Amino acid sequence: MADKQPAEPQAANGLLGRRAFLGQGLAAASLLAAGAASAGTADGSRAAWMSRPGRGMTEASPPSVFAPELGRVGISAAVGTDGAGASRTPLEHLDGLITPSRLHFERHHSGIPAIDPTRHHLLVHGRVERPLLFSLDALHRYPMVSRIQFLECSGNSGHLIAPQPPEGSCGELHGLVSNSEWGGVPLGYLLEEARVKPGASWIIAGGADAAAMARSIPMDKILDDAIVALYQNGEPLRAAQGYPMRLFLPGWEGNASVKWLRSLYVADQPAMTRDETAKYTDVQADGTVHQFTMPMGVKSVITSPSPGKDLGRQGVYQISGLAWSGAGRIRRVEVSADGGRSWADALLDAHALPQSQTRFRCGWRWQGQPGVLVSRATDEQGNVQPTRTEVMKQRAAGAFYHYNAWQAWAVNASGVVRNVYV
Ligand SMILES: Nc1nc2c(c(=O)[nH]1)N[C@H]1C(S)=C(S)[C@@H](COP(=O)(O)O)O[C@H]1N2
Ligand SMILES: [Mo]
Repeated sequence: MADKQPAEPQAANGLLGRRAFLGQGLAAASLLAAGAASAGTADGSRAAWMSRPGRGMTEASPPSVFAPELGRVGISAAVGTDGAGASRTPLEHLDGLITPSRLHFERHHSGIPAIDPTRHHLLVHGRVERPLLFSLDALHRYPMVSRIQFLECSGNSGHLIAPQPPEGSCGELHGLVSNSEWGGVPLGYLLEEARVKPGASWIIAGGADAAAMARSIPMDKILDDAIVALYQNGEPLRAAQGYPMRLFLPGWEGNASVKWLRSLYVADQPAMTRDETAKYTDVQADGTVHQFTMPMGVKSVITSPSPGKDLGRQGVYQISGLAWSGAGRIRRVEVSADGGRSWADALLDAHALPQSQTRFRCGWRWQGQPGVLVSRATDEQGNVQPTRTEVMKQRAAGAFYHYNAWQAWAVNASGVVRNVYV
């Protein structure tokens, strides 16, 4: 491929290739007025914040008074409850690759339990020689690992199966995914200590919430990279994310990462719990049902511009977005400004991490022309993010889990952005 790179720009409708974007003067700054450089303000007056000392220190860090705290979006709960539902990460307001813990999406089947860690234990039992109870203190004595990885609900983006493109911000439509540094104990250590008996091939993980959510996980995954997570972005787990401990299964559907983890039952078959029979199964177009469809597909979304983040003045814009795949690292992200007819390679921030979101960027010269912005991710296994048509033709009507199709944002001549299907 390298010897056949087309001359840039390689895509139509104003999209800039990597080199063109980096070498571009964006002309977004204002001209310097005389005297402004020393005063620090545009008009040369002395700013109030340079005339007296700033405020004192505090234990927790508040945001700037000029940049109010961001909040989660799309909070929705089942009728008659305030805790059975979901909240979403405001993707359009964030950059980089770490989701602040405060803004990690939530999905709870029966609210957030307040668990006293001195009274909570993790039970490892079933087909083991030595059933064991682990306190939080005990878990802290085991070797830990920490990795930056995404967590995505398999219901994320499910509204996009609707025949007409739903309205909503990027976070409202796609915010059931977040990316954190997860720290904890590899499950293999705990199982080794419990001495798993021959023939054990599944583990049934159970949570300590009122929903008693439970999922069956194949032993291969448990021994490969599963952890009992105790830390999230360097601090103990937030209550909503499973304090004091949760299962974390990199790259797999969020539902299987059981929060408030209380038991691991070692078995020779899956338990066929409610969450792997009545729910979290995928009905195909031919009527067959796929079960235990755990890895999340390759996916990307442009977070800016996006609905509510409209364009203003004409000029060169930075298109920014996130890409991720349950199968490993993101290898490539392409961006189109003409609905997927022509593509330019986006720049990836730093080195893509496995099962982590990756930030991509691309330049777009917008001179008032309408456009349809789309991104398409490819992972290191060669999986390419599918079109909506491809995704929809495989599934039965109403099947909404594991939707990972291209997301297209139309930009009209006034710079207003809205969700469209291509
Ligand atoms: N015990 C328990 N674990 C759970 C859930 C739950 O309701 N109870 N929700 C699951 C679902 S559907 C998802 S998508 C993830 C969400 O994790 P988060 O709330 O930390 O984002 O947790 C999973 N683990
Ligand atoms: Mo979920």
